[in-house]
Amino acid sequence: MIVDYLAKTLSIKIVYFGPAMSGKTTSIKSLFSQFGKEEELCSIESTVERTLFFDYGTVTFKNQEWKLKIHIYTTTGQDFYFVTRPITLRAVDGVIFVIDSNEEVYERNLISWNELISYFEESIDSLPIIITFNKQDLEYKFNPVDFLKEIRYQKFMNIGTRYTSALKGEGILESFEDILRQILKKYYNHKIVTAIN
Ligand SMILES: Nc1nc2c(ncn2[C@@H]2O[C@H](COP(=O)(O)OP(=O)(O)OP(=O)(O)O)[C@@H](O)[C@H]2O)c(=O)[nH]1
Ligand SMILES: [Mg+2]
Repeated sequence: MIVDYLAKTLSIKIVYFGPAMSGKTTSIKSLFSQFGKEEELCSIESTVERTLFFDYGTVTFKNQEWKLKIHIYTTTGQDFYFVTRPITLRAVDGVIFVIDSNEEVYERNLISWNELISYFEESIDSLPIIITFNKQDLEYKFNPVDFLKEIRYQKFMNIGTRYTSALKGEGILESFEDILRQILKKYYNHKIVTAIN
């Protein structure tokens, strides 16, 4: 997060992370279309619409005094381009972890989760994260509770979950609001601590 007191602008970075083909690009596209900003999303894709590096766009909210500028990225899930993922994650304020709920690819989600946490040290415990169980429209899905137990969900301090169906745009705006809330709450709590000191 960057706070520019002169320009009265708060800048935040959010990254959609998750295994290949889980629906990260579909989620960000749905989000931008719900903001009426689909034209402003920049996607770096291969000819078969797989993400090569990232998708990127910004949304800005304003009140009378302050601007909140949110930079939103997706990572590529393709292992061939995995070197790009830690670069995209640099200075991230919050992660939306997009799960592929198809029961046949359960393990892929775990591998991707373990990769995500490998990029952080203890800071992962307080990183704002929303896990979205995407592709809820599919018939054969695994049980989210199994996944949450396996990753030891309880140890994370600023985490939440949502069901989404990015293809239909369901749960996308809500999960975005959740991650923003977690990020701002964390920042606010931090400010209180520094004010006391
Ligand atoms: N049934 C169903 N399919 C989905 C959903 N979300 C995405 N998909 C499909 O899953 C495939 C991959 O979607 P993408 O959004 O490109 O996935 P990605 O995570 O960005 O993939 P990479 O960038 O290659 O890692 C596409 O065929 C999407 O249409 C969903 O909610 N339900
Ligand atoms: Mg993609």
